[in-house]
Amino acid sequence: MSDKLDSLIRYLDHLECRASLKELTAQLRRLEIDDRDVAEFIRFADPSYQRVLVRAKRWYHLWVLCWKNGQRSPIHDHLGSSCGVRVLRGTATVTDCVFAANGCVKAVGSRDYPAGSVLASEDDDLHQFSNLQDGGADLVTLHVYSPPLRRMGVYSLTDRERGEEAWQESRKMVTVSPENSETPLESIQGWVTPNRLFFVRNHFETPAVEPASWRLRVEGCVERPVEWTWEQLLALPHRSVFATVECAGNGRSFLQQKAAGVQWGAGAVGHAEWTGVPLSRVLEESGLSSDAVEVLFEGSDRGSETDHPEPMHFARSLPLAKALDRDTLLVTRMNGELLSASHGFPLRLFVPGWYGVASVKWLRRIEVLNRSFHGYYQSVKYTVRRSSPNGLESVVVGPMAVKSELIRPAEGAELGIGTNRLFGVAWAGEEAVDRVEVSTDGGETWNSAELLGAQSAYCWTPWEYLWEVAEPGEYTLLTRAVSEGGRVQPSRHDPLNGGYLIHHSRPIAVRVQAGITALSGRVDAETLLYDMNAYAEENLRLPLDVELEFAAGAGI
Ligand SMILES: Nc1nc2c(c(=O)[nH]1)N[C@H]1C(S)=C(S)[C@@H](COP(=O)(O)O)O[C@H]1N2
Ligand SMILES: [Mo]
Repeated sequence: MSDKLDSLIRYLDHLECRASLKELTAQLRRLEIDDRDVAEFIRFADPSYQRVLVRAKRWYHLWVLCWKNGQRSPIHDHLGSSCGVRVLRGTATVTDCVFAANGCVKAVGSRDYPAGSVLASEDDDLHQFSNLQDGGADLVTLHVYSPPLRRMGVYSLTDRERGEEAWQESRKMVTVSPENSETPLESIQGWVTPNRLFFVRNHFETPAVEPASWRLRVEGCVERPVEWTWEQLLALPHRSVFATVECAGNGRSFLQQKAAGVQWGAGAVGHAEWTGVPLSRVLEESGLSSDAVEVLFEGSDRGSETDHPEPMHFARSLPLAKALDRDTLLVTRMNGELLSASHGFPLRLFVPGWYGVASVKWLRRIEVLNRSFHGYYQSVKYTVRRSSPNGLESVVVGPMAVKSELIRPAEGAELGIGTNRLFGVAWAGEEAVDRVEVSTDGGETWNSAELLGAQSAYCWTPWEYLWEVAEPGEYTLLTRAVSEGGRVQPSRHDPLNGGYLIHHSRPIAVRVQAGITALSGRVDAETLLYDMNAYAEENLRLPLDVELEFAAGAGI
């Protein structure tokens, strides 16, 4: 890192409250940083300008923004944040906007800012940033936001209704109706996956549920069937569990032998804090019969499948032992927020350590059974084959396998000679991750990655590996995780798993070239700590009637 950038970071690291615009601009002027000081963070792409995070702390974010010719930001403001910008390469055009009396947005003038200029804006200053230079030139700018800009207001010249808060990233749609969408793993900056980015797996259209008339029926092999209202459930003691959840079909598009079903990339996985009433508490109110063996969960969503034309509700059962585990929750909140419609509002089951299919959304009915359930989603779908003394048998998908994912660099990336930082996550279902190993020679030799942050049951563990590379060439990267109990991520897909449990190490090809700056620095570790601290603080603000307890070791 250059001395000038280092000096700016040292100043920013000392912030203990929101920085004033005057302070920020004075620092940005004094330091005379130019594009060579941030060379390792410069990255251009289509169709949109790129934001590369340099450093994140409680009181600021420092970003390098890279604009190809013709790229522009939306018209935006900076809700609750001071923003200082230094132009590092090229000339930036800033168009100022105001709200006209009739509520429409109008542009009131543009100015050009050549390299070396320092600009400032805050809160409701409305403007658009553009690269409108002659001759196709690039633009690079350095932005400090204090406190960090988590979202911004985005506006349109033509659409008055579009005065909305917007985020840069969104879920990646695989199918639109019903929604099946991935977490954009490449933009993951922290431990917990923000709800708006958290993958969605829907078999049918999202049901509209009215909380006032909604009821949860608990019936079957119980002494007292009970009908719960949402308010009654909210009044029960809640607890929280941090847990990673993956769809059993995640990674299906990477299979050499094509398998039917949603063609997921790597992103049908996320990590969240799940808050709810332990299922055992609600079952206790009804009193289980002595012959109970399974508990069936039914969602409000309904529809048919090509091989099941008769309409049905989404439904799954759990063995009694897992149902009664204190970490199995009837969830009302995800990352502190009430569930969104896509994630199962008003109530969903959450089964930590198990593939997502177990965690039935939009719950309407719970039935205690004295026999095993063989519904469509655990007989025709969501089963794997296993060999047994009687030949192959069908086994219902349950606990998650051990798996690691390389997040940065991406497949096909061009890296430099020197130290390149690899960053990813690893998880092991009901177990904690013990270690992650990285191979940069296609699996010949393996080295240990450094684990960052929590190593807890249910939770993914972020990791990084500093790869020293001296020779240009094509390299194949592989990663493998090992669980605390010694389960090792395999190198090949098990054909008995069919289109599910796709957790083998997937080769990622990258090219190392002279003349490219290596991706060094510990940005992810810093951001991660920031993120964990932010969530710890958020927890303190949860309503006081929420009994906050973490699963063994899973708290932060
Ligand atoms: N009612 C209902 N619950 C459901 C599903 C569904 O389609 N309907 N999909 C399941 C599957 S396969 C997964 S992977 C998870 C996904 O949860 P998410 O959409 O909140 O990420 O929900 C599960 N629960
Ligand atoms: Mo799933």
